Amino acid sequence: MAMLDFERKYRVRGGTLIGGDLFDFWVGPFYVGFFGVTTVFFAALGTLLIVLGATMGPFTTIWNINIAPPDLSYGLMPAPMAEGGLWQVITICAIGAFVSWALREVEICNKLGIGYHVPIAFSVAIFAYVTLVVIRPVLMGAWGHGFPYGILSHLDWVSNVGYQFLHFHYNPGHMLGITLFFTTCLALAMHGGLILSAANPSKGDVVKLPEHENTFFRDFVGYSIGPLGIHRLGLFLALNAVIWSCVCMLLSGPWWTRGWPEWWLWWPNLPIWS
Ligand code: 07D
Ligand code: 07D
Repeated sequence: MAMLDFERKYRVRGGTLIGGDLFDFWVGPFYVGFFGVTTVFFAALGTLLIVLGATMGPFTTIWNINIAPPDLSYGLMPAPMAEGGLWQVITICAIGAFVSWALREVEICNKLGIGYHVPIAFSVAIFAYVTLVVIRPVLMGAWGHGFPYGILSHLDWVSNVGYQFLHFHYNPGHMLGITLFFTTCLALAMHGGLILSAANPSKGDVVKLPEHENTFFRDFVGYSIGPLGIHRLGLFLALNAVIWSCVCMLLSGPWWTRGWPEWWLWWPNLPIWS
């Protein structure tokens, strides 16, 4: 079925989580929905506040915009606007926009009658953000532990927090996260390459079928995970990469406060070596 015919067929009322038929319509190719409206509201307000924050400081270029969280002395209290309150409101807007975006995805899945895999995947990214700006700061007792909103300043935060633990590469959760990110890239490169090699032949050549794809991997490594399996594996790798990154940050500070190389002393101290 041509895409436009399909869109006409599926663009029917229903599947909304809230508000009934109120915003159940499309604007051009975009589904609106209640959560489309809340996304636009939070994203617009958040962006406006970032612009306001940028004009409050010595603005030079977009790279230098920096909206910092409150000083650690404010603990978990609300801070005055110019001293981190802006960061707190922008954080609320960001969470509002991200969660609205995920719920809009859920409504579209409902309309199409498909699974919730995409909103679940996006929720894991939201969980990572919430880990860094809500869960970890709450566990450590101050909003000041969140990262600042700025293209370069958030990189400074990553570097500073890393060196607070002497050598962040020794964090075992970070190791797992990195390994999973690398493996995700490997899997996507091999999957993308394999599909193109079979389904996009040079001019005059015939398109090959999944049998060819499976046979390539059976010949190569003795096993093919199959067309469904590779997507399950991809989702599993990508979600785990982020989940283990969250674990690595929830360990750093709320639980382990010394240098990460020191944590590994349990290894040479194992009784088996004596
Ligand atoms: C390609 C999908 C499109 C998304 C894009 C991002 C904005 C921000 C903000 C004007 C893959 C759009 C950016 C809307 C504008 C203002 C104030 C996704 C794709 C193109 N980072 N980070 C970047 C964010 C964190 C780190 C780039 C966001 C953590 C490092 C971009 C968040 C840590 C490096 C950016 C976030 C961290 C970057 C490219 C939120 C650990 C880089 C991002 C909400 C995770 C790279 C100058 C990209 C860079 C980079 C955005 C969080 C580390 C500006 C929105 C605190 C080490 N980050 N980041 O392509 O070049 O993502 O930085 O959590 O080297 Mg970051
Ligand atoms: C938080 C982003 C969420 C995004 C959302 C969506 C929009 C819309 C709109 C485009 C989590 C936003 C959407 C704004 C855009 C339009 C229209 C993703 C988030 C909700 N590290 N490290 C990681 C590596 C070092 C440090 C993770 C590598 C050093 C700290 C990953 C190296 C030190 C933190 C990772 C390396 C250090 C991390 C990030 C190499 C510094 C974190 C991925 C090769 C001296 C962060 C949960 C992630 C983390 C993190 C990789 C080096 C410190 C595993 C490969 C040694 C402090 N590092 N790192 O989690 O775990 O994304 O966050 O050297 O906080 Mg690291």
